[in-house]
Amino acid sequence: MRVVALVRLSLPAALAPVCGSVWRRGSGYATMAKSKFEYVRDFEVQDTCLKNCWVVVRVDGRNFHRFAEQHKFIKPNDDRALQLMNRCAQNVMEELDTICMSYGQSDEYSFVFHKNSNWYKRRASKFMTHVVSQFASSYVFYWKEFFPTQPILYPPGFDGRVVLYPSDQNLKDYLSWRQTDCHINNLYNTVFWTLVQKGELTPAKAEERLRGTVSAEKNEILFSEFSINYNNEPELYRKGSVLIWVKVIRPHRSGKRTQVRQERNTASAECATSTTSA
Ligand SMILES: Nc1nc2c(ncn2[C@@H]2O[C@H](COP(=O)(O)OP(=O)(O)OP(=O)(O)O)[C@@H](O)[C@H]2O)c(=O)[nH]1
Ligand SMILES: [Mg+2]
Repeated sequence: MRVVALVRLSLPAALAPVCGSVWRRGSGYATMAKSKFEYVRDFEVQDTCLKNCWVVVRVDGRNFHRFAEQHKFIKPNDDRALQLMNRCAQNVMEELDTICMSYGQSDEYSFVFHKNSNWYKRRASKFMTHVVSQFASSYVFYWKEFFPTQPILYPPGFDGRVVLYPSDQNLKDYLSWRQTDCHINNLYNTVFWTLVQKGELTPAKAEERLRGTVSAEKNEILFSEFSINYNNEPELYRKGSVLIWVKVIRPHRSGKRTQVRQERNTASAECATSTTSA
């Protein structure tokens, strides 16, 4: 078994087992000129996002199948978990710059940065890491608001990716793709768990029953055997969530300074949750 140990060695000594002869004895880095090291910056990858493209950052919960099990998420949809995801996305939009909208379902959220955004000179790594870290810390920060009686058992993780879309149509298609994914998974999960929970099939039998069925057949099983009209299921489950900015007009006191500040506040607006087609 290997463990991580905190050591208080000088960097050359600590790196000797890793880099071998790269660090020569006696070449204490404190004595080297600072500029000598600066060449290492050239190793940094240029990851500027192409101009005029929509920048989409998608985060996704790592191994949330297990996380959901361990935290007793209601199957197939847990309102608390979905609303927690929405709250995290709202925080990301409020804290970070120029995100025009976001779309979420299950354990994933997509954030759309405006195509003219020049945030961090459009560096992909900045977009991605800021979104992922803000989202993950929000998840833990807001957990108690949504799960007051269920302690969080371990720190959840999220992965992230950046994708560029050059046209408005590409962006629309991307969002439609994620929403279609939500629909397909949710229809399957709704029928599957209805067969298990109400139809008393084992998970294996339910899976067998659904193998090869198309959407119409799944809808029919729900309707004819369980009197469930899939179209009446909450939109939150069937379509996912969209966060957009809405302008909020706030009453303000007269006086020039206050007005300027109020204008800024109004421009920053507030985030509103709505469930709608992408
Ligand atoms: N019960 C329940 N589970 C959920 C809910 N939302 C998400 N999940 C779980 O989260 C999983 C998300 O799917 P994936 O992202 O494909 O799977 P994952 O386990 O996170 O795996 P990786 O993303 O590859 O690390 C689902 O399969 C569910 O198990 C929910 O509201 N209720
Ligand atoms: Mg996941």
